Amino acid sequence: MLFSQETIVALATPPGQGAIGIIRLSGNDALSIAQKIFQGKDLKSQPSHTTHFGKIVDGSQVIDEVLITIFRAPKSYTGEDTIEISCHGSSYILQQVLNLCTQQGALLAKPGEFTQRAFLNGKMDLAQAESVADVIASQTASAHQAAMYGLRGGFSHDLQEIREELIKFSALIELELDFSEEDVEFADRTKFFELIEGAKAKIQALIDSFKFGNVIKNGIKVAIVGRPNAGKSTLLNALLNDERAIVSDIAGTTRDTIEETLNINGIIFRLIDTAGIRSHSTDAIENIGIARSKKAIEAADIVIVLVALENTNNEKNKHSILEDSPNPYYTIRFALMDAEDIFEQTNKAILVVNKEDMLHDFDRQMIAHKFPNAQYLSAKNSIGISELKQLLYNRAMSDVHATEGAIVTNARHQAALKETLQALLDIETGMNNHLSGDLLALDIRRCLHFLGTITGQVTTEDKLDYIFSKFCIGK
Ligand SMILES: Nc1nc2c(ncn2[C@@H]2O[C@H](COP(=O)(O)OP(=O)(O)OP(=O)(O)O)[C@@H](O)[C@H]2O)c(=O)[nH]1
Ligand SMILES: [Mg+2]
Repeated sequence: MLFSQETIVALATPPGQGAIGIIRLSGNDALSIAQKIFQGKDLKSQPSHTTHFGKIVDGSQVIDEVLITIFRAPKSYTGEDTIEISCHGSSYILQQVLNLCTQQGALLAKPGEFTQRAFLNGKMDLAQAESVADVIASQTASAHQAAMYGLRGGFSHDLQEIREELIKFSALIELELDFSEEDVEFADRTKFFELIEGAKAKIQALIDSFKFGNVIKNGIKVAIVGRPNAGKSTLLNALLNDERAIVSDIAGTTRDTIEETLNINGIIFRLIDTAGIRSHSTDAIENIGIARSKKAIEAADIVIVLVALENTNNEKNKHSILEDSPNPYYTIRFALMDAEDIFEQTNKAILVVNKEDMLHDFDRQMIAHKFPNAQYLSAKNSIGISELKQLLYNRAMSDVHATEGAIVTNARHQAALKETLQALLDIETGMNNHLSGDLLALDIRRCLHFLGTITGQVTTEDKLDYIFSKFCIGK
């Protein structure tokens, strides 16, 4: 048996206080367990898809006045008898009702167990089940749209078409094998070539959509790095239009990384303000911050390298390096040198020059010489912020294909699609080399296998447990 027949129970709404909270029971005993703690009506004699008012009681004590909704198998989310108890949303009440259910024999549901049961009872395929998690987690309209497409089975439908054609063809090939003496060809090779071409294009489009899918599902990580006092925290605040991070003219103000999200044209950007990086520092805490900044650079999709004029505070510097400068106590030279180091480490960097209000032509020339594509702004005065937002958006979308229709947002699907594509290429090579029908049939099977792992037609128990364990409890 793939899963237990026990009746499971969980809170279906978020934990904490709310106007109502819903507890869901699913399994053969859902109705009888609910009846044991419910006073008002005989639930077992009520039809499916009806709602009933009554009291939840613990012996003689009334816990809450509730509404109970009945969904009888197979017309429920899980395909089993299901009860939803809508209580008042107090954590205490919800905990009491959960306890009563478990006392009457229900088991606390594991993460994703409701959806896992829905899948095992054939209510949805695996790709659809996985979309449930995405729909619930979606933060933007575009992420929601992609997840809904998956939930409604659009993605599965696209794959199913390819699968059916392949199955048809492999059946014909296998038929040929039965008549191998007679040297007949039931399976039209030219048509099959076309079919493989079409399937390859479709699978490739899905693979390409993953980058976009990933962008809309997980957002884009943007690290803001630069030397102390460059104005990184001021820039974060300006982008968010909020006084989120502490700003001061003391170098080393930000000691820890700060992460906030920003929605630009429907795409989520995860902005990370970091501690200033200098080539060397003797301050132990600052050094920890610097190590984190380096990590942030590695993990980011885009790195904003922020530079600005710095007060050298140093007579010696004035004469040794800045003789021509009209602003002899300020230089951007060191910041540019550090920026060049970062550009050498990563190709994800964009150079942004802050404190534009302080720049002289001399500085601009120096910057333009090294970074002709630099973006200028003044974070403190909120000048150039919308231009930077547009730049971030363009950069994020530059190497993704914004496709219509199915979008792959799931790394597991992406991996299986790549395997499918490889199998298709192998079939094609086999056909070109006039491979015998039985070997060809093997390759087709392999291809079908990978397609099947996406929708769950081919799967193992371990894999299912892993997939559903990533859900949260109550789904
Ligand atoms: N003139 C001018 N000053 C600015 C601008 N943006 C920020 N500042 C000032 O620069 C100083 C440093 O700003 P922060 O945002 O704290 O700098 P930071 O890069 O976060 O510094 P650390 O956290 O120490 O690494 C503050 O006094 C800001 O007011 C600007 O556009 N023009
Ligand atoms: Mg800061």
